[in-house]
Amino acid sequence: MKVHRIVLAFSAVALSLSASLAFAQFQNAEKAIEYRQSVMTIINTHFGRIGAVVKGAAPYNKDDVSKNAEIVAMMSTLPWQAFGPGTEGGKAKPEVWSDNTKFKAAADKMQLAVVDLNKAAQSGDLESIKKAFGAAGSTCKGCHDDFKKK
Ligand code: ASC
Repeated sequence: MKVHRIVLAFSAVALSLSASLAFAQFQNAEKAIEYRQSVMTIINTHFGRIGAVVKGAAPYNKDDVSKNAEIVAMMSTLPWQAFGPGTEGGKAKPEVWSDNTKFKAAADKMQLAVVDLNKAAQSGDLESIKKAFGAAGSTCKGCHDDFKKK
C-alpha cells in the first residue's frame, strides 16, 4: 500500500514535470521567436488601448479598460517560456541569455505591475488606473532598454 502511494506520487511529479517541459518546448528557435513576438504584439495592442484612455485620446469606459487589462495580465505570463536556451534571435539582445537573472527579474516586475494595473482597472478608479498604467509602462520600457534591440 505504502509503496503504491510512493510510486503514484513519483509518477505525478514526473508527469507534471514532463508536462511543464513539453509546455516550454518549441519546434525550433524561429517558432519560439514567432510566439514571443506574437504575444508581445497582443500585449502592445491591449496596453495601447488603455494608454489611449489614460492620455485622454479615447473616452473612459470601465468595461473596456477592465477587459484590456485582464488580457494584458493574462498574456504577461506567456512570453518568458519562449526565451529558452537556443532561442537567441529576433529583436532580443544577447543579454537575455548572458544576464538571464536580470532578465527574469525584469519579467517578474512587469508581471507584478500589470496585475496592479488589472486591479486598478477592475476598481474603476481612473486616477489609480493612470498611476498603474504609468508604472507598468516603465517596466516595459526598462526591460526593452536593456534587452531589446532598437
Ligand atoms: C507599449 C510598448 C512598450 C511600452 C512602453 C511604455 O505598448 O510596446 O514598449 O508600452 O512604450 O513606456
